[in-house]
Amino acid sequence: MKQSLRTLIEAHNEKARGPLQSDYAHLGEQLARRGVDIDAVRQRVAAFGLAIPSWGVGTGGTRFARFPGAGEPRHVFDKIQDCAVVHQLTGATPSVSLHIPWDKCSDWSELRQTAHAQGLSFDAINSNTFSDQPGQAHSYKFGSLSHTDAATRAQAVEHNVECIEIGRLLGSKALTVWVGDGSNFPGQSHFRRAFERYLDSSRQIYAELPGDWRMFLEHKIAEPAFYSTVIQDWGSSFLAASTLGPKAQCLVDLGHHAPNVNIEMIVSRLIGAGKLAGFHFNDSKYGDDDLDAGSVSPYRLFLVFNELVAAAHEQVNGFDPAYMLDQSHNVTDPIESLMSSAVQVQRSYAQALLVDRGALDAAQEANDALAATQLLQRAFQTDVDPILQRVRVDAGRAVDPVVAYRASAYRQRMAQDRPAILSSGGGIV
Ligand code: LRH
Ligand code: MN
Ligand code: MN
Repeated sequence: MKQSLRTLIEAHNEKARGPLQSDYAHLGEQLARRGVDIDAVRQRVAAFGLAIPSWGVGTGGTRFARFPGAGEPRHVFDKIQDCAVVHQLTGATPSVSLHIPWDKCSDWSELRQTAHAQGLSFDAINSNTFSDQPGQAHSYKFGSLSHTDAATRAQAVEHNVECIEIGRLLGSKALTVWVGDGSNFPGQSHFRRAFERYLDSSRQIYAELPGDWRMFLEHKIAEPAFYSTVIQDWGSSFLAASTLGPKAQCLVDLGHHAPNVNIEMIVSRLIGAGKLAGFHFNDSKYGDDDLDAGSVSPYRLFLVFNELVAAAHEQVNGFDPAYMLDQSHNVTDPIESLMSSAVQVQRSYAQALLVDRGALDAAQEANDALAATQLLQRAFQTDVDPILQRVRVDAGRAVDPVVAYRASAYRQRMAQDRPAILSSGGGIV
């Protein structure tokens, strides 16, 4: 950790130490009366970590406009530097999920060393066959892994194999595949054949996975294809993952479902089938909005974690989901959004750990619907901030990451150090 930031965090935490001690003790007493050991919860929260998407440290955008902020990362090394700041201040994000080719660089071993020196490792690596790159032989306009043209499919397979190679160099253990393949008009695509072609291409990628790797299949109901997508929902994802084999699992991005769908139940189904790969956490109001995790529907996030904690409690065989954020920050400083989202995910986890599992089992067995739901609400309505703050302070992280970050003036320094790049059109890219 950079000395200056460490010193700043220490001074920042010093002021909060007294009040935190009494808040933690008070919550500890309340939880003890409910039969919950606060220290046990704290230890489990301290052991929890999630990955930052490398693309999340830059300002996102919509198809209408993008409004970049000052000091944006210019390349993957800048992105790692920003991810390190998020982790230094929160202690909740020890890994980074890269996206290729967005994060391509000329020296992967230097990148790995740079990340390790900052306490960061590499989580799943993401392939990109949803946009064309300069000089690419075949266009993905009409699909990639499921394209009607064999040469285009082969190119998409090859890209995924290259991602595995890069991931190996970085220490990743999973490849996340999301394709934009689909159709915009009824009749445009032969659904069954397109799925078969997707499977055929995916089999070739699967065959290249190292023994200890997993392949995460990410489904999405729409966009960029707005009539149908090849891996539209968890059903198609599950079918594909089951066909491919045990290393293929289904990744749940919270923004990729039909409106009103019961995501926590999908999560539970995938856990039961041994097919839950992990998550892309974000929140949404209308579609794949990529809003900050828990900003709109914190109860839904809690209910997802309720399923995860239940699975861990019941020691479900092979249960080992990967936790990642996947957000687009349009109006905030991405570092601030990532920090508060990571804390929000931790909060949902901590709240889910408070659920009285024995009492919930009993209420379910007795068909006592009201008691069951109240047990969940009671956990969700508990202010677990003192636990989260203690976890951070114990690990030398900031009691309030956003306040400490603003005091550090990191963004202002980056605005000096990282001059905006002018695009050929004179705009800023
Ligand atoms: C697609 C998606 C997928 C991509 C990322 C940039 O909407 O969620 O995970 O890789 O966004
Ligand atoms: Mn995603
Ligand atoms: Mn998405």
